[in-house]
Amino acid sequence: MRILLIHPNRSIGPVMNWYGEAPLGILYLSAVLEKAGHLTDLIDLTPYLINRSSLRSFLRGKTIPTYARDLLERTKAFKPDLIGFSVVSTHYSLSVALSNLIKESFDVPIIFGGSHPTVDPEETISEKAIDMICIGEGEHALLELVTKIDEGKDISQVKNIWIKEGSNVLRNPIRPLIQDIDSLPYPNREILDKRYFKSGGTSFITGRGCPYQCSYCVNSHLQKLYRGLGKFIRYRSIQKVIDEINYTIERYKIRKVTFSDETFTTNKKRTIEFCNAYKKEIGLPFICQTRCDTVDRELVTTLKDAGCELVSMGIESGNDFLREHILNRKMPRDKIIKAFRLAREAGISTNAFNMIGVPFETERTIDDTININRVVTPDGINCSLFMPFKGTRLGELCEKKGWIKNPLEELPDYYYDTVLEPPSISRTELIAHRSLFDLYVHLQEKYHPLLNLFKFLWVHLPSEQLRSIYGRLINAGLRGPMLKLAKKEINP
Ligand code: B12
Ligand code: SF4
Repeated sequence: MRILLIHPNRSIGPVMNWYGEAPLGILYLSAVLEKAGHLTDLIDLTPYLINRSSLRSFLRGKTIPTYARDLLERTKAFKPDLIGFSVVSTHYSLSVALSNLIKESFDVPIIFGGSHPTVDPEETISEKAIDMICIGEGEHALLELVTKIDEGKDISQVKNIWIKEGSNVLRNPIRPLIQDIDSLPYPNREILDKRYFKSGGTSFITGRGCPYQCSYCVNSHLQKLYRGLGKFIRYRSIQKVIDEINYTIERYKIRKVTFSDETFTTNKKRTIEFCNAYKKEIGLPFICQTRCDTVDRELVTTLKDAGCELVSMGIESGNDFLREHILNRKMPRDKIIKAFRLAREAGISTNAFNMIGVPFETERTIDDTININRVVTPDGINCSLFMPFKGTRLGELCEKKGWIKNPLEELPDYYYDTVLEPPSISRTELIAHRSLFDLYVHLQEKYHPLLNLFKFLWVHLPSEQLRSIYGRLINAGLRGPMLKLAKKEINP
């Protein structure tokens, strides 16, 4: 069979260039299908860098943008028997709009898989253009579905798959998690846009699942979904990962590696064994992400020794109450500070993930987050606006309280805007805070009154349009010189 996979991405163009981080879920699906003799192709919208206004006009039916026209052209040329969209919540509306467009011209079944259908299956399957959805892990489910379609067999009982049958929906149960993830073939990077390799690197996963239960993350939903269906945390054998990296070096000439595991160092013993093997057999520089509370001196020294250049760690909120009780990240402040210090002392650059706009956030709690970043002084600062995803405890709270006010489909992504209007702080204040966040962290306190003035003006401008122009001016004109000034102050 011919299966066309679609990555309707609209938010991470620059990330693609920096890290070469690939949509591995799709590549695993492709590998499994091709191994069984099917043909796959990928349409990846990442290179189009879809902007907000083009998206808005497409969603309102006013225009058919280039990426949608190209998608129709490529669908026509590939002649798929099945189309699969891989969908995260922020790209759901775009995916639905594209599916509607496809259905106007082609009589081909469409299946949605990925995080969004997994956390919100009922809404997804209710869309007219969507014939099937896949909940959770997709390799075995999609292969079984495709094989059965191919052989003309009954597809009504494929586990993980929900199927429309007239006005009825067949809701099949979930199959156990794949326990031996070594049994999966390497992700099929052949279908990736060649631009993914421009950065000189690509991404790998050494295990699946995360043991923590942060209240804003899809993981806690997955843990519940899979209760009783096998071990949730699964690791690949070290040798298998090393073999895959070696194969990828040979095939794509990569010179650096990104590990996309959610928490790369959860299991210290295994991480150390892995790093030792990696150093001996690969030796390329790599980056990874993890939790501060898994880090100690021995671990960071081993990471550095193996070639780790950058580790990203979540601070998320600098306010102890928000972090520990609202975000459910039971991690004392001193552990966070220590983890960043240890990484720096080991010679590894650090990147901090922060999130503002969580329920009960106020100006004061944002100050706490700025302040902890000023203490930690990470090399890179990443600040996003909290997004209340379905299936998460915080998402449910926001929905129940009626705080979700703005349409999700019009968000560029969760860096620049939020769907929330919590009573404790306004959306405009959050957007202004996010934009000025790194300046507050990097600039000396004597400049903070100036930043306060920028923020005050931002919040008090009379219209959304003026605020948006002002925001762009600050980002384009001011950020560069201010950051230069900050560097000069630190390094005169
Ligand atoms: C690595 C990663 C990234 C990487 C790579 C992204 C990618 N597309 O793979 C980067 C950094 C680029 C990234 C970016 C973003 N990410 Co991200 N990311 C992850 C992370 C940590 C791991 C993903 C992964 O590779 N898992 C392993 C593979 C094997 O699993 P998988 O991708 O889920 O795919 C399996 C199934 O979902 C299913 N499946 C997937 N697609 C399809 C399609 C079909 C047809 C079928 C049948 C099945 C199927 O089968 C696959 C194989 O088993 C997850 C956390 C998590 N727990 O998933 C977050 C996560 C997916 N990301 C998330 C978000 C929000 C984003 C961004 C929107 C962030 C932003 N503001 O830019 C972007 C969107 C990018 C995009 N369009 O995918 C959220 C999604 C939440 C939600 N409710 O939708 C997650 C769940 C984290 C969270 N906050 O909870 N991300
Ligand atoms: S540690 Fe990261 S991946 Fe794990 S539950 Fe928390 S936010 Fe999700």
